[in-house]
Amino acid sequence: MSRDENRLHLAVQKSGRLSDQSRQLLKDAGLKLLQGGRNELAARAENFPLDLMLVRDDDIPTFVADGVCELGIVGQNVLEEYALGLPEPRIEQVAKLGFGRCSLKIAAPDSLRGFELPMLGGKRIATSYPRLLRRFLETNGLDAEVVAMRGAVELAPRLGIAGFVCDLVSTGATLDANGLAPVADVFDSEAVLVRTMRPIDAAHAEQAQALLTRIDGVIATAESKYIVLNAPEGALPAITHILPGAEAPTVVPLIGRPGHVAVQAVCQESVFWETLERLKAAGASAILVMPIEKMML
Ligand code: PRT
Ligand code: ZN
Repeated sequence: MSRDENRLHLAVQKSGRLSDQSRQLLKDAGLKLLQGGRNELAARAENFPLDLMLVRDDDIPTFVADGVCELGIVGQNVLEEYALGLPEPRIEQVAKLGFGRCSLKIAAPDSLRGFELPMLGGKRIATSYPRLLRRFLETNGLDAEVVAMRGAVELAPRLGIAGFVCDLVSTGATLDANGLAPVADVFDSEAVLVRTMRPIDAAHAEQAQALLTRIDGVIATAESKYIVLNAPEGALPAITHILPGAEAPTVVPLIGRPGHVAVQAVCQESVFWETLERLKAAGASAILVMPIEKMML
């Protein structure tokens, strides 16, 4: 499939930790993606003027910076490492996507006791994120040697390449399996939607905006719940105070129950059992919490 100038181009990871959730996000935004073959470099959306460019995550910032892809989905770790190497910004982050969460951490051998940051002075630290690590070291006034490695960073101490590592951690199992323990947080990351800062024509800009609006809706919907409850009027101030992230709830009278009202609200934060218990204690009854299927803000 050759590049079609009339369509938007969105760079996503072809296969890896971000691939499935990137595609799911687009599906949730109503896009029907045509299944390309295993070796395809692109996948077309059937019902939206968009082509996915399926690439390695490390290449996504370059594609977006150059404007080959107007949009991209990439981890902030990869994005920031790339951006730190540029003389001026060329990519704009437009939305956090809430998946692919991980943290770039410095780790030391388990056997090291009583770690404190100054202990890094003069030491060697192996990482695939040399720019992020250097920025951290500079910010903290530490003089350590950064050893850049492309992968298998966690093996560096055992191989005698470096005393410390600086690597991405999600569950911590990999560090653990290699006899390492995290000692300092360098950078927290999640997948983000990015946009090129190269000028794009009006038609593309309009398509991109339409897609962003849908994606914003999907993100907002993921956490949001619709709450309906009954309450005595006097309890309204306490109840609206407890409702998480609800703005301007609807309050309607209940026929046949003077002094009582029904409250309806969209809560843009998670609603936990504890919240329901507090609502009940404040006087609420018949509390319903419902998922929201679609939302356009
Ligand atoms: O082939 P391609 O270059 O596209 O993929 P890749 O192998 O470079 O990247 P991939 O698929 O591993 O990760 C893509 C993105 O997912 C990263 O850039 C991060 O933004 C995000 N992400 C989230 C992670 C992790 N969690 C993660 N745990 N990326 C890597 N890891 C690795 C980490 O490097 C370490 O080796 O997983 C291991 C640690 O995991 P835990 O769970 O044992 O702590
Ligand atoms: Zn990669």
